[in-house]
Amino acid sequence: MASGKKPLVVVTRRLPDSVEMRMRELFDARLNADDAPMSQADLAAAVKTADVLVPTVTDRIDRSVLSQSGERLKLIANFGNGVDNIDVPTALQRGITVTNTPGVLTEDTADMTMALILAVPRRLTEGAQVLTGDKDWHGWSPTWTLGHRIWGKRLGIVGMGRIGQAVARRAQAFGVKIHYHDRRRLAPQIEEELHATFWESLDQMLARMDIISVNCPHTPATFHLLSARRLKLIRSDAYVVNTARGEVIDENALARLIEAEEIAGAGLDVFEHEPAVNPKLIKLARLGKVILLPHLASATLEGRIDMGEKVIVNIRTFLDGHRPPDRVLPSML
Ligand code: 8YV
Repeated sequence: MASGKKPLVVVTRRLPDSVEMRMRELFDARLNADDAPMSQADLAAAVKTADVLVPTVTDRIDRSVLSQSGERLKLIANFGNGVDNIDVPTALQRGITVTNTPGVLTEDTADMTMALILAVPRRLTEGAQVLTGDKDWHGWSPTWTLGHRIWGKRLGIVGMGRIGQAVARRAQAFGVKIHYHDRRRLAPQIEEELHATFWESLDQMLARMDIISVNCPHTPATFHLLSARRLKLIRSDAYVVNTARGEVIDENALARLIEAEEIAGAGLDVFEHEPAVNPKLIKLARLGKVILLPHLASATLEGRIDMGEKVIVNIRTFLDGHRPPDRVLPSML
């Protein structure tokens, strides 16, 4: 980049106005006013000339895109926490730094996880649809639309990072017993604070829980972590909630098991082949067995602004010649 010239920052999707305004002030920001997702060819063209690329979960920054990156591209500042949309090892090999936006979407994602944990067993969407559907409501009945109690149930959290812990804090307030599985055990004082029981064996935990919440990132090690074999271990009266990444669950197997009434239901905010949604899941949603949300867990205006600010801090720190605060390191993958 020639000195005195503002760096060319290509942002792949429309961001909140205040974030875009700040980006225009600071950078030669190429924004996406109509918010149409960029094709692989558009992304390849962008990385040829940009100094910084700001992608989102909808952009696949794969080896083929990265192989076309120009000399100038030194930073990919992801607008998002998960970086499974980026071939990080290839980027790092090419000397490109990758950053993300951890921390600022924890509470929003945990809120939505808790909403699904409540909504699925208590049949919230089914109930809400009664009053706006084709049929008339004839009033209260003691045995109609009965769900299941949340209080006293066992919640198994798969992935006890920031979001998993924030879910545990909320669930505790609902009288839920916290269990978790993670690559690493929490520090004893955090386990104590959350009254959380650690399971080294994911298989054993899955077989004993009433509700399972997936809160781990999607990495090569967690792809289909909830495989068909493991899903079969889950009790037939248990529910599965996923606000992390669709790829962590074998979605076809989950749909099959819910259809066969071998798992009671699911609340899913993410899908294996997003934005495509498995038709079997849509059918199950129509039957009231699953609740499907369109990747909404972190969708708050406040969260998006915080994410944008993090992206800007990462870019500025990097361009000033320092280590950006949210570097993605190989050990995180
Ligand atoms: C974001 C997410 O909305 O940050 C993440 O990992 O899954 C989201 O909730 C999305 O990634 C934005 O790029």
